[in-house]
Amino acid sequence: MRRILPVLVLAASLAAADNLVINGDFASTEKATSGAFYGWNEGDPAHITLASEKNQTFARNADGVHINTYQDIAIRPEWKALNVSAKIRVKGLERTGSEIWMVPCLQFLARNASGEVVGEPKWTKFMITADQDWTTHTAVKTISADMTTVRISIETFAAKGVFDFDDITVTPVLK
Ligand SMILES: [Ca+2]
Repeated sequence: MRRILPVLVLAASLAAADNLVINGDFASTEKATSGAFYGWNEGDPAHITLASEKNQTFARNADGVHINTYQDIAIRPEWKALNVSAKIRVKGLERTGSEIWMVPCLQFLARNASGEVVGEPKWTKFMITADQDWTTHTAVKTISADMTTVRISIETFAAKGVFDFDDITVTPVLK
């Protein structure tokens, strides 16, 4: 038994490191290098900020201004898919756009080496169309040979309300 313990500890630490999203729980105390949050690109801090309740810290957009904050993940050849998960809470949703996708969402789409959106379906997202308490959304993004990156982004498009995002994870499924 003595020799098994260190192996179990190692396995647990590897599992925790599986999330390819940096600061997906918005708990980092590191300074943001671009936009509102450490690890995330762009995302105007005037319109998306850290919020907290009890011991939970999360990202909030609440002023009706479309925000986009994202991370790009380089796809490795040994991956066949990515498991995507996010917790999203929406309160007071009022849609102000005419397109069906103009709602708060977590978007995860793949691009090829030329930067074109590829995959089937191409545009994938967790679209929130009605108020909800914290809800965990999960999906599998299948990787095809032409994909080089997956961009995961928080988007609110044309909508008003209080939109909260937390625990965003992307974990690879090996071939
Ligand atoms: Ca959090």
